[in-house]
Amino acid sequence: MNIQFHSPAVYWTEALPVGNGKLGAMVFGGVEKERIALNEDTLWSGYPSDWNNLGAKEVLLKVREQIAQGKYEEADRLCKEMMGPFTQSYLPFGDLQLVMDHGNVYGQYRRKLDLSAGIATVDYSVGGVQYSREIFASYPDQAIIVRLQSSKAGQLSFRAQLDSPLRFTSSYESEHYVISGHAPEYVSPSYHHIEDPVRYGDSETTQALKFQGRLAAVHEGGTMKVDADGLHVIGATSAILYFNASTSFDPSIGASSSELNLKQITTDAIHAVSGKPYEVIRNRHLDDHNKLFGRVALSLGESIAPSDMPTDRRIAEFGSSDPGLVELLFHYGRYLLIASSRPGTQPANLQGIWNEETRAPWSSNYTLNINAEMNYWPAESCNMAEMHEPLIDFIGRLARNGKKTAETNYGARGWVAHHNSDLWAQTAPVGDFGIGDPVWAFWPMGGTWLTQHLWEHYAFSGDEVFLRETAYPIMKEAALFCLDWLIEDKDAHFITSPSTSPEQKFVIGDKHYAVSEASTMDLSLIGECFENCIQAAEQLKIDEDFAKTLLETKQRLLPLQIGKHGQLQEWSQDFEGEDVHHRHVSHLVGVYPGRLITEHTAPDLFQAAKTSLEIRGDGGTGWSLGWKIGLWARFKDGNRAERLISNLLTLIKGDEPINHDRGGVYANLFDAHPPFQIDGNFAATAGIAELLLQSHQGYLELLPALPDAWKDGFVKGLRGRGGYEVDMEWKGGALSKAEIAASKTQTCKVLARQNVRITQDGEVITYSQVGNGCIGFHAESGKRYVVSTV
Ligand code: FUC
Repeated sequence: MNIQFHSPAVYWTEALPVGNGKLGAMVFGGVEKERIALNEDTLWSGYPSDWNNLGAKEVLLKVREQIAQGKYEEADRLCKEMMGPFTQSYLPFGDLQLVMDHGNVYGQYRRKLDLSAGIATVDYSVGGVQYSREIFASYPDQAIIVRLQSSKAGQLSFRAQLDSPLRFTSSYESEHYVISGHAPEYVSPSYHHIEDPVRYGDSETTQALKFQGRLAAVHEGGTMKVDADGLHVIGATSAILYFNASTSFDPSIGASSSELNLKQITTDAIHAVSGKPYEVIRNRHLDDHNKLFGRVALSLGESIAPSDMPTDRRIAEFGSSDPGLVELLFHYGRYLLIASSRPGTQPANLQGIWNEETRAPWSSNYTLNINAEMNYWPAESCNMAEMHEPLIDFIGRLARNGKKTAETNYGARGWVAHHNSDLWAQTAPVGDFGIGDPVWAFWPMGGTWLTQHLWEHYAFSGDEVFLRETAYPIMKEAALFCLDWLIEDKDAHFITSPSTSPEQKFVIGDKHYAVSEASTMDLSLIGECFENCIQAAEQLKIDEDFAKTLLETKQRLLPLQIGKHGQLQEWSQDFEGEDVHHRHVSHLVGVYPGRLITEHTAPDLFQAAKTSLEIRGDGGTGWSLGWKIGLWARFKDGNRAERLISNLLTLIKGDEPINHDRGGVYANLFDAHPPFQIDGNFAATAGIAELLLQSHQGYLELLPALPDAWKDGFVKGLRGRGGYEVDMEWKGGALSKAEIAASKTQTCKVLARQNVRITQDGEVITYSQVGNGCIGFHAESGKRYVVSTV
């Protein structure tokens, strides 16, 4: 299970990512000059500020008036007056550079990332000596570790140094090489062209974050010295480098803290790790990684690519026709979430934790109208619920800040978040007070959508304590905002206004407009937020009256409509969109990842949604292709989903400029919008899981949309809502056996395409009489049930 190459990386998107949620590294594998690009997940520009807009309240009324009169141009213009500042940017930490003494004439080169070990390796020979490097990011020991070895004693000589594109100074303290610096106070998004996009404060008085990175080494044989140029290891046989970094971000206050002693923090971390034998550190890392990564297995058939083939060639030559490559894509999403989102860290941002640019595309921030949510689609179904925790914590921070925004900007109860957010949990609309286009900048549904993650975390685990103490209070406050945000139309339906279908304008005549009333996405997200709150209140036996209000309001939401093309309307009026192939499929959010529109609850809308997806076509950015995999899975069309997987497995070159409709993957299998965005990796993993198991309708649906190409195979360790873990095997495209492990005592319902029999410990419990029917049985917590076809 490797991403592998026969040469060093030229582009950053050819490098190999490792990470422990907090520290990230990209391994280029250069022979004479190695570059390991580093990240620390709290290193962002800026500091908390007042982003709310006191004037918005008044403007809101005017916007609504204009929209009601069909004066969309004026409404778009007025919306700009409700905006706040852009968010801040996620920053690169810098590079660990190694300069080897052996020159650059080499042979037998191999570079690979073993996903199942979470270890990157670089091997080559110079003048008859074999050199090897092993790089990993340890979660238990909180460090990036690089081990270098030579096959002949005394042949390893190199210099190791840290560098950063940010303002820093370097120093050496006894055996350590250290860089210390501070982040800019402001970094403007890359799409905003201004003269001074990166602004620093004074190094002493700045409110921006301070950072420190520390490098140490131990060596076997030879000598070592440290000076202003770095760590010098001379004539050794092997050496181990330890890197740790930290910033002054204090999560308990959500700001930079002068109380944090970075020197102490990084020194303690380095001492703790470098004091242990290498094998101990390595084994602790392997155990920790395996515990998470080893939970899920997948086989889709024999791999057809030669086992030594470089990954970029494998993508270009075989694409999705190589079942092994599809498996790799699936596992990579799991690997990347484990590497970028661990309990206690920041949630995975637009690039996970890997970023080399001070002005990264879209600030490498959190885009809440799809991308941030998408990052977490595989978290529950692919058995990584703990990896969801950083997002859940972040939603809590947004809820606190967003309460002020809801009150200040709109005089509303509850909490709101808009289009973007950042380390500071910014909750206001972005757009820099009128520079942005409301079609993306003005979108008050960020919080509403995010609460789906709280509900899903509960739905998969059944953890009622989490529901009561963490999830429900935040969900309820999000619902309160929605109650206040909704207004009545002339037919006494509840609608939203202003409203967009994110990033897609509607067309009247030759004019394109952003805001109108009650987009399908708004109504779907609100409907689902209410439904989840109602179910939560019922489960917790609380808030009966509130749940009743939600139900009544939900029933009076403007009904979703079917348009003239038989499509699910994107807006409350049957407007044409500016781009029939637009990458966003926001109006289908109720089909996937939501569960508002299913073949049972709303068959006509379900069919119309399918028509909409058909019209949108099979192209799009990387993340858009990823979303469509999941959607076709919900439409039970495995072959169509497979086509989307195939489209996603299009090799994109490292220097391909940004575009908005033709995505794929880079040489290192990172998702390409292009540019690199990690969301498409996560959507692909979630989508593949959704083809094999669905559980959003109150039952476990086994192999709901198996593509014909995946004839024989198995999957282990997928999770279904209700606290189930499911293994399945199939032959000739049909289920042969499944095993369901229950973690709750309750009725378990199973839907398979064939007649099945359920046994527990060899004893028959029940069996289905007619194919395609859902069968239920009493499942007991801690027991495993075997589903076999009859
Ligand atoms: C939204 C999308 C873009 C991109 C950006 C980060 O604005 O429309 O395609 O993914 O987020």
